[in-house]
Amino acid sequence: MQNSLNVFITTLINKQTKYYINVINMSTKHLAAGSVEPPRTEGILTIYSMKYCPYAQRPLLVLKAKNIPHEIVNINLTRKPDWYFKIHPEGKVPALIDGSKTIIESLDICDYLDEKYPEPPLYPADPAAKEKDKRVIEKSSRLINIFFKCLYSLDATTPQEWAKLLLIELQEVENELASRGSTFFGGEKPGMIDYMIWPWAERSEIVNIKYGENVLKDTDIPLLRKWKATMLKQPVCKELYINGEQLWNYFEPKLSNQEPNYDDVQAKM
Ligand SMILES: N[C@@H](CCC(=O)N[C@@H](CS)C(=O)NCC(=O)O)C(=O)O
Repeated sequence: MQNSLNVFITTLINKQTKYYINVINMSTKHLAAGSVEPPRTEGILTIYSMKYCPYAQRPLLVLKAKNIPHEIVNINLTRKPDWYFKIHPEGKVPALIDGSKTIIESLDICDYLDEKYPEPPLYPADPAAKEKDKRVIEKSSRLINIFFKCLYSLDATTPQEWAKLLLIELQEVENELASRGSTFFGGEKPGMIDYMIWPWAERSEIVNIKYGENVLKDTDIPLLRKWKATMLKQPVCKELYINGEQLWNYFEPKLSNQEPNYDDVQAKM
């Protein structure tokens, strides 16, 4: 019922405004244990997400960059719904359902989308250059791991010590961008590398909030700082942007093993 209502409303809006609505939010609210699995709309991709998850943000960025119609179902990851384990055996997000296919793992989902919807291409056409981009993305997982350690750690490691560890990885990424000599890793437009690392660039502010000081010096990684500012102006990034304070307010309860308030995180102004 809800399903056909959504399709009906979308069709109506499309007809009246000739404006293409390509996202249906099946549940802005994060569905938890005890919820009923929302029905899927035939012919439309369903992405299972969590508003603050950087891994889920990856396919959302690709879906938007390629203007692919999709519906979003948000999952409460502290009290996961039973039905979700049939979609993702570990109950993690993101997961994508496309008809009879279920794809898990953010990078596999993004590659699947890029192959099925080639426009605009997010990898270089040359196979060797594409492989190289994939290796850069894989390597970025080392930076992501240090970032999460810095964020979750409750030990006595100082911000200066974290800065050293972060900079070992960040400098590699900075050098990669410098070697390309372009605005984005993808050239003059964001490509797959840009979108795959962006969620952590967006979140970088929260370690400063956690430690109450800027972990990196203003003079560190100048190219990546410029890249970040330019990425932030891209409509695709802007649409999904959540500011550092709100991200921190989502994240902070996790440090004391409390359930974050998935649906109502307020940014303290
Ligand atoms: N390697 C996975 C990581 C996904 C992941 O860890 N997602 C987190 C949310 S940001 C999650 O689902 N956590 C719940 C859990 O681990 O049970 C991917 O790239 O998709």
